[in-house]
Amino acid sequence: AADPTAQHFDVVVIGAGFSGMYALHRLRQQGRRVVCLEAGDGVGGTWFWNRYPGARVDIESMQYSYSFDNDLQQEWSWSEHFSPQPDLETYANHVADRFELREDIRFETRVNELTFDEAADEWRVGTAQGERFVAKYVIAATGSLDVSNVPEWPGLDSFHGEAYHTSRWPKGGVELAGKRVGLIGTGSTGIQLIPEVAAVADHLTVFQRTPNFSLPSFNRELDPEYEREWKADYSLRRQEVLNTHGAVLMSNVAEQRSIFDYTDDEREEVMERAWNARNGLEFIRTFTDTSTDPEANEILAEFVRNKIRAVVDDPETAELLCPKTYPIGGKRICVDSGYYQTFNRDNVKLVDVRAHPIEEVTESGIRTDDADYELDVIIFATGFDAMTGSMLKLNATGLDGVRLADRWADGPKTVFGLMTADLPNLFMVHGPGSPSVLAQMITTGEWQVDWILRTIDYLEDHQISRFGATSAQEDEWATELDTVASRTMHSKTDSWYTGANIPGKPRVLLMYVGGFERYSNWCTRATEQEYAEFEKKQRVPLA
Ligand code: NA7
Repeated sequence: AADPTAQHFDVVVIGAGFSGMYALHRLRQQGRRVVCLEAGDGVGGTWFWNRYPGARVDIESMQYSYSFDNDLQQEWSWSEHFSPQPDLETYANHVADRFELREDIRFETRVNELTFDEAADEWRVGTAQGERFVAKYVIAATGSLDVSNVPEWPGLDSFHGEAYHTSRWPKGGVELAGKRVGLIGTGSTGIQLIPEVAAVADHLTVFQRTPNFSLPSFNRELDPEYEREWKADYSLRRQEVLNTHGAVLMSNVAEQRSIFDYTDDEREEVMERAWNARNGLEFIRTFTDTSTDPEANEILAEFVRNKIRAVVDDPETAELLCPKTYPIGGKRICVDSGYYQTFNRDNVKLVDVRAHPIEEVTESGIRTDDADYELDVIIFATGFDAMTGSMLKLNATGLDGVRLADRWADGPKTVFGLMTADLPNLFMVHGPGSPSVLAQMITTGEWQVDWILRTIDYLEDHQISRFGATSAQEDEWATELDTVASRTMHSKTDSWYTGANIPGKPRVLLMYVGGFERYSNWCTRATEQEYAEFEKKQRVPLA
């Protein structure tokens, strides 16, 4: 039945992160009635929530930014080569103000119910605050890393000190001076935060289960000459970006050759040069075969381990910090500023919770199976229910009352990570099955939003009231996902890429690893074929 209190729109956008803001902006330009619902009280999404000290993007600032408005990209100036969280949040706020987005964003509004009304071909959207919205289309720009993971250790609530997950870091910061701090997790987040905590806390205990490969970021002030170069050529470079694997332009670290084309000495020299090229993540792409051939991979991995051993004074700690159980690049490579050096400080201790698991949180700290650690503050850098978590939290119900949670019980099924069967007229940005975090997310987010908006234009032009993906398409996309995954090491390594970090989560590689260029070709082909394989229902003309 019609809900008289519901507010009606053409499109509801969920999330005011970078993709959601862009979708809102474009839809308004097109004259569509649109509202953006955002759980937080500010814009920026990932860069709004992850405000822990040391949070920083590992794609260079000149690339990790919006491309849609030339005045914006020419006038904006970044201060650092790799932007820290405060700069990215400031930028998000600037964009919101500049394009007057705030008037159509409802803050502190968390969507907790999405139901497709088959009679009207519309979505009914409910929020935790009790508001109701109705719209023909929903764009879920809900983020790939939004739902925090805090393992369910016994005694969690009994701890008398302060406890924080890194993605819900308080706005005013946390006073760590003079405190005994325990930090669990050594992924990208932990690796960024650990040096910052060690510098102020009285004592820091790092609880590590699996070490990660981390490369030095060589972060620096943005070189004005480099900025000028980029700005002189911005439009062209932004185009070129889309024709690359990771939607980033690389400098010239890549050798384009096999690691076995070199003698031991030569390859050591090449790796050393790549390491010092100050390009963070690019190091991993030095040779053509290290991400596919285990033997080639091991040579690169051992080079990085030797870098760790050279920095860390205590040999036992150094060995604990060396990843040995999975290939380099199988999981997300981390990028750091002084991470390994931190373990030479007197006030830092590394604890191996693989050997001695955490058993419980007590009133006064953390208990492992062999020791008690007295703590004033516990920091959970324990990651996210990635890729699917934020979609599932929407409690979506589609055709025939089918629940998304049931459809995805054995893993997400999507077409291009943009749509999922039985949930017509609902689009995802950076959804599972898209390249997501494996490509530069702002530019590829813009690209996906453009695809969605072009699709909506088509549907409106053709009087289509209901538009959806089919199971057959999902199967076809699953085959493509498998084809490209089988060539990489991601699917064979336990990480949040495969859901392995969340107990009980189905194990599937959650993102498309075939590269952005190949990905976008698939999506573009669907558009060119006028969405031939999608299900379309024509609006019934009024008599
Ligand atoms: P990650 O990369 O998922 O890292 C989480 C860390 O927390 C990782 O070291 C985990 O160890 C550790 N963890 C998780 N659960 C436990 C339990 N139960 N016991 C001990 N240790 C645990 O999340 P991040 O926030 O660092 O990074 C997420 C992404 O954000 C990153 O990849 C970038 O794309 C940006 P494990 O490895 O599972 O043994």
